[in-house]
Amino acid sequence: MTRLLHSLAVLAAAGALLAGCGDDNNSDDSAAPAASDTTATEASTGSSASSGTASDLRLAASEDGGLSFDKKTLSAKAGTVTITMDNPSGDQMPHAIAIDGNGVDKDGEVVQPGGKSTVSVDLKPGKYTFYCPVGQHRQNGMEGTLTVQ
Ligand SMILES: [Cu+2]
Repeated sequence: MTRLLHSLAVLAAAGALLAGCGDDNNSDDSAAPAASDTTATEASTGSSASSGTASDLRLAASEDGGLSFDKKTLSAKAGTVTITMDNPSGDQMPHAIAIDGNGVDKDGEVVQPGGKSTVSVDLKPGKYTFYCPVGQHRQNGMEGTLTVQ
């Protein structure tokens, strides 16, 4: 039983590697094993998406009123990156989602508890910061790192 599961895992990993190599573009350097956990689901459908890739990411604000998101890191492929942030109805503050870095600084709309804020922007590979632009929320911890490959 354990051996069977292990074999399946090895096969799945090999498949992901093959799919990555077939994607013969300039992102060879970033096709490291570290990326496989977040891109595994995209690898099966991304073979023809070498240009105009769209990444849809989601996260949520803390429901207990704390100034934090439920994720500190996000990753996406270069292209159109969309982040949708849920402001839970149990929260008590307005929030928004924004992306900052490498000359990009774009804010989504500010939404009350129960709403969703969306920001969408074309990104090149690099490190960006996602954050909440409301008041001092960013300085108080509502930020994280978005890695684009
Ligand atoms: Cu906020």
